[in-house]
Amino acid sequence: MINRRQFIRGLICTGVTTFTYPLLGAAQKTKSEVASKLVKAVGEKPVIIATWQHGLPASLKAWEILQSGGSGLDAVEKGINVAEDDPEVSSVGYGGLPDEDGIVTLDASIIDGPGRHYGSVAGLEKIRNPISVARKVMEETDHVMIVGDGARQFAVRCGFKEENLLTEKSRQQWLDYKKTSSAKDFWGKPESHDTIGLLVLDNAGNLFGGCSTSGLAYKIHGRVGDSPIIGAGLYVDNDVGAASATGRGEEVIKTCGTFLIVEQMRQGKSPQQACETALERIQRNNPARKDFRVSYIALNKDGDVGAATLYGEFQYAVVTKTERTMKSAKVVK
Ligand code: SD4
Repeated sequence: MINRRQFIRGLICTGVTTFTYPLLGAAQKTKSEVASKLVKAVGEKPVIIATWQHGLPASLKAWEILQSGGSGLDAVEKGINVAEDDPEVSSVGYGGLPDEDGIVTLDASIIDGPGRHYGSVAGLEKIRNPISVARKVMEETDHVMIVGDGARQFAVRCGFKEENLLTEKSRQQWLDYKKTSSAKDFWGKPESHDTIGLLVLDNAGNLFGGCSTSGLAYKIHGRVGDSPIIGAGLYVDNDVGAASATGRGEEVIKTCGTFLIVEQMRQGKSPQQACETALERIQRNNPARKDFRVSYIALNKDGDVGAATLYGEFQYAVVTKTERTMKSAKVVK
């Protein structure tokens, strides 16, 4: 059943629109100004895109890293660290909403396109920067994924500091949820889960990506979403393109969402068409269900970007030489 808020969002967001992020202080642009910028952005490098409002400060940090000579991987990691460190971002890192037992568990993955290296962690507790731990998995082991307490122990061995990730604000929200939820609710019902996915095309035309989340709020302890699963929440193929996901991870996993997007781009689809195709696959799996949201971003080797969303609005950040903006993704009906 679609609720009132989702219904209103659906009415507001019926196509691709673009707006300037107010904190940047730039004047509002008209749609035609934005469209001409988009055309100019094609072929431009570097290009950084990221999910949600918190994707903009993260992308700006990534931009700064590239400008100061840092690598595409540094840009991904340090950009995502901005969202992980921000206690006001309640879906990522420190201050993320906990599982049903009140425990904050974090998932993340990272991909080095040119190196064809992959790393991820899932169900990580007490470490605020899972993307950095995922990078250590990628660079310092011959494994791809480490989970649960093993991931925490690995992080501690790598020198990461353990801390309590549950802020007072998140704890209060969890207590309120416990008061109002009933046995009839399915787990993780609130759609308050805004993963950061961040994709980089660097000056040399190489692709990198990362994804970090506290996952579905109030999930069953031990539940793992799409974000740390290579080909679900994140995929990069340096020959073709990159994609990342946010939203109901179960649906993304079932359709190998970001792998599907990259493969669609390999077949010649634009990033926009590829995102829409992947969402249509989810629709096909759920003909009678519209009570969740899934959103994708994608970037190809030419610097073209795409984004689409199913059953709810979605904004993403784009940072290039000529743009530093938030955009609203096309809603797939
Ligand atoms: C998950 N996909 O754990 C994540 C949650 C999320 O935007 O994306 N939130 O299912």
